[in-house]
Amino acid sequence: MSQPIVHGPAISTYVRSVRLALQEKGVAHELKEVDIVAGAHKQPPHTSRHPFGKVPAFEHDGSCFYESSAILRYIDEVFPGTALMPSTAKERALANQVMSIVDSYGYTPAVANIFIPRVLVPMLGGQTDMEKVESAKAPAALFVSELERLLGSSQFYGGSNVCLADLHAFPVLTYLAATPEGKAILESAPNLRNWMGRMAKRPSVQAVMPS
Ligand SMILES: N[C@@H](CCC(=O)N[C@@H](CS)C(=O)NCC(=O)O)C(=O)O
Repeated sequence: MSQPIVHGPAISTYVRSVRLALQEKGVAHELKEVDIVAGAHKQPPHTSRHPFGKVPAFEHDGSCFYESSAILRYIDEVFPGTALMPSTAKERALANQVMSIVDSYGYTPAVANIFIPRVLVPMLGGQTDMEKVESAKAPAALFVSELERLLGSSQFYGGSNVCLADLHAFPVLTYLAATPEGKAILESAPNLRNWMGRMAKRPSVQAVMPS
């Protein structure tokens, strides 16, 4: 089997989820940086891999596809090593639910509307749109409270083992936690904060998301 290629910037949450899954499986891969600040993701050749102009895109064994949750499930099915989805249908439903929540209700408030304007924009010399940040606080808080409820007292979203849902949620929550608004929201999510501590110690996280 050929070595997979992940196209995208190392700082992207979705690129991180894909690379975390590869690390958890022990699969060596190549990261081909796409300069999203310069807009390279909206131009060829990247749009030939991802017509919607997003990252990541994933290449393996002559195929190229996109959508992180599809890539994550492919990695789990194709590569040997520890299974990254739980064994029962109910547990898998929970994991799939969490992955969908991240995509549908988490990423936009937590990353696009809080982290990016609050941290990335000022780093690049711009000014934070505080109205955008303020209006994202309630949906981000709902996202966090729901993930807190669904985790309950479990170690991971896969029960006692890490699963794809953990790897999909962690990069988004890490960025949210790096903002004052996110820190305040996470105050009322002790299970999630403990889970973040457990996740941060994993060798995969240390390899892909060095602090
Ligand atoms: N549904 C896509 C979302 C990918 C996505 O939103 N990626 C972000 C980076 S984390 C991106 O490409 N942002 C650049 C943009 O929207 O212009 C997936 O699951 O891969």
